[in-house]
Amino acid sequence: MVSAAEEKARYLRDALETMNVQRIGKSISWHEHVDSTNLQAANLAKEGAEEGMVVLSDVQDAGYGRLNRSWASPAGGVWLSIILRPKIAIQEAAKITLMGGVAVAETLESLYGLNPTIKWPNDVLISEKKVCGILTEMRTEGRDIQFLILGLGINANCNFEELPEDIRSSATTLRLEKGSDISIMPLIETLLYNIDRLYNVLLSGDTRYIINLWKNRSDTLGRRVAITTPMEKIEGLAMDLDDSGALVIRTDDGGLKTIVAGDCTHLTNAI
Ligand code: BT5
Repeated sequence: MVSAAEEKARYLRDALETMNVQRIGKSISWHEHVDSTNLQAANLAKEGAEEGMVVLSDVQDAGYGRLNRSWASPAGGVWLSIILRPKIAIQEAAKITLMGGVAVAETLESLYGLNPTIKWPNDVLISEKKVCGILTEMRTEGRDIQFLILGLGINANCNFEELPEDIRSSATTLRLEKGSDISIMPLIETLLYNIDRLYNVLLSGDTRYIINLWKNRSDTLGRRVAITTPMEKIEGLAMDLDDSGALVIRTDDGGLKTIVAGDCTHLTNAI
């Protein structure tokens, strides 16, 4: 007997084929429960799974974010991971996360008329509240990226009360923003279509296009921010995103600092 998850995987694969999606979703693995779609995708990638394979789950029991922080993944959300094998330098990989943020924001805008913004580097916000988190993980071999897992979590129809209490003041769901449930399948189809489109642009070398789309949706540029990295805490004005996707900060002594990765807190409203 075909399970509901297998049925959904088949439906999605057919839909993406009809939409002429080139790289993403040629093979799809959909689960009812997993620990984490990123972990599952990484295991499949280690076994040689092809670029573009998508792993989804209705629920994640151990979803995680950066620095192994827990990612709440109750029923009703979109929890998915994509295996990518881009032939780009390791230091270029941050652009994949930025591309994911742009793809999510464009999808939420076109389908629901929402106005999502992106907080550097990886949060998609609606009215300043996090509706989506993105986690890019990679395995390298020497100077090459062997594979990269682009994980996206969107609070679609999650029951707000099922999110942990300590994140409710900073999180939102699409259901909450729209006032009713949204259709999950068109959301996933459009998202994967947009990722495919932007990933092709990125591979063609036109990363400036992606960076500019990101900048136009940025919630971070123009604000005073605090960035915490494992080494330091830096405060200053978020000035720009450079061509590699790193954040450029003007610190209080007037100097410019380029930050590749870190946690960002907005200290003021945008100017
Ligand atoms: C992220 O990490 O935002 C990346 C989250 C990626 C989740 C996807 S789901 C599919 C795939 N499989 C996985 O296991 N992961 C990926 P970070 O920037 O570190 O933010 C984590 C923080 O977001 C937590 O410490 C909480 O404060 C908050 N948080 C946790 N769950 C949330 C949720 N559902 N909605 C909004 N905020 C949440």
